Amino acid sequence: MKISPGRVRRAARDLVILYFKNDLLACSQFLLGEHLRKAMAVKMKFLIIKFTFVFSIAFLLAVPVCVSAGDRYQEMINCDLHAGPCTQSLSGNTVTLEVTPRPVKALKDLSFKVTLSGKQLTSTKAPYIDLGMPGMNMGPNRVQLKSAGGNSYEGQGVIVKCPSGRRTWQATITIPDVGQTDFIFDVIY
Ligand SMILES: [Cu+2]
Repeated sequence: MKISPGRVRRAARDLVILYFKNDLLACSQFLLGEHLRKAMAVKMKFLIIKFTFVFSIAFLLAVPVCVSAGDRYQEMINCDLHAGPCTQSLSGNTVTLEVTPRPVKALKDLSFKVTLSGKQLTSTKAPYIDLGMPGMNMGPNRVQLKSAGGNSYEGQGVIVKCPSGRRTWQATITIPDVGQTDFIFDVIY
């Protein structure tokens, strides 16, 4: 369409007539709309800056928290099964746990040996071991033990690899009618 100066003049005149014909309400609505749009734009800009700031802070805080969470569980280690058997006391008895072959590795057939000594043990039921991780539910993994003569009990089990990569595992030994004790140790992946 050709835009001649005459057409532009006519359009401008029509616009002026329309402007005066229509009441000032339409005009104010338009101006108000514009004003609100500008206000919203400013608000959105502020929100974006605010969220960027919050997320940056959250990210910066989350990274050291993850690292320290790993360290926190490592600090709970109370037994070096790679080096040899560990002993803990449980209501007047001593409970010794030995895991072979050493060093203790995940996804390997492991032999668990529990030896009890000390105060006279009244329990005739064999102890058992529940394998898990401190602060994480790894599903049930129980090692049933059988008498190996004297006060020793033996059983076979496997420690899995934690998907998180954490290597701190926990063996909870239950002696029926006596109690439980936790051995927390490192596992090689
Ligand atoms: Cu885990």
